[in-house]
Amino acid sequence: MAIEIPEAFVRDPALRPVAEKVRAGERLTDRDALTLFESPDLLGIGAMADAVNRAKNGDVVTFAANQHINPTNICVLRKTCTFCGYARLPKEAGAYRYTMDQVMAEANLARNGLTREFHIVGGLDMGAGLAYYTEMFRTLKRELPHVHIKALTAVEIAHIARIEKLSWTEVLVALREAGLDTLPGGGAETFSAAVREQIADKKLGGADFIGVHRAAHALGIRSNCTMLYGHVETLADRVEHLAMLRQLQDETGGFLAYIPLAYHPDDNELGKQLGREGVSSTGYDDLRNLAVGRLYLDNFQHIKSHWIMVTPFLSQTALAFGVNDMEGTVVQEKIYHAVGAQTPQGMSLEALLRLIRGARRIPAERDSFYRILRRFDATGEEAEAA
Ligand code: V47
Ligand code: SF4
Repeated sequence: MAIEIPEAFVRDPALRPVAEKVRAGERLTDRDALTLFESPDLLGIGAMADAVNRAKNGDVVTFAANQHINPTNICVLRKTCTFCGYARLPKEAGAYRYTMDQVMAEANLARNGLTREFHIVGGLDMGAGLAYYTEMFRTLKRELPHVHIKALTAVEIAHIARIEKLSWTEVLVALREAGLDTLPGGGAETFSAAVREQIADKKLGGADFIGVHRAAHALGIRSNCTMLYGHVETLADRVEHLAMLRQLQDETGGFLAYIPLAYHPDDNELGKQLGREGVSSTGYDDLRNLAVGRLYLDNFQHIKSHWIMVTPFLSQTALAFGVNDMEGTVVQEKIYHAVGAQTPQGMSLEALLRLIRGARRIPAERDSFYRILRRFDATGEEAEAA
């Protein structure tokens, strides 16, 4: 696959050898990824990432009509994940755990709407074990069988396994029987042990996070992956993290998409410690993380931008920096809105289409496995996928 990148687009001499490899379709090394993170030539990096993305995905930009449900914010790691503003201790003000009726009341918003996917994540709640989730998924599948269930991060799977004294695989099998379809990519944070010690001490380590996803992939359960950036990690930590993701993808091919997540510093302990309240990630770094993900993760088809964290306008701009997928029409979002996200709670279909068309791309609704369901051509016409 020849990748066209005009010489003039890459102005930083340090990037030229990397650009040569990209043109030749050669795999980038960890050193190349570091060079990309270090270079000031954002437009050069973006041009490379855009060329690679167009070769892989053409002009189509996908989104899914999904709805977030966060069933519990009670979490045993409340005091040690210092970046999290969402979790509560069981007796703390604001703590909640939904009953099945409350889950259904939220899920029912999907009944007559467009929603085709529930994205379900929450805290590590001692009161929410395997039976809580199997009942939830069975009920959801019974009532709304057309909706895909993307639920529970690797960290939650490991938590359920620990409290139930089961293996990760046993938990995954039981959840799949109850209706689980895929795993979301959260909980990864940054894998480096030094970073975890500072921001997520006691959380499932990087190797085990990869281990849970490996176990899921072995069962045929596909998953996403993420990286939380813009806190205390070094550029080398980012590369180490991406290297672990790329390696598992080489092994299993089970990842659907990579989603870099921008750290939000408001209303969490880490933000106070760093004196960063009100000072979020920068647009430059947001675009760079997406573009480097596209270039280094050569075995990933999809790079997703999460507009809730980086704003809809930046997500739109990211479509020229290697991104081919946008977080969809999220109906309600609690996790980032607990830590200062100023973005809207949800986005209408019209607003999403306008953003994607404004970037001169073709919007297409996809299912949770990235199969195109309908394309929205330039004239505004919808076309069902063949
Ligand atoms: O793992 C928590 C992050 C993640 C903060 O798989 C924070 O399709 C920023 O992973 N600032 C959960 N981020 C959400 C997630 C996700 C989102 C969208 C799509 C998918 C997918 C997955 O939220 C956590 C953590 O990294 N988070 N606190 C914060 N202060
Ligand atoms: Fe709990 Fe997840 Fe928040 Fe950590 S990030 S405190 S595991 S909800």
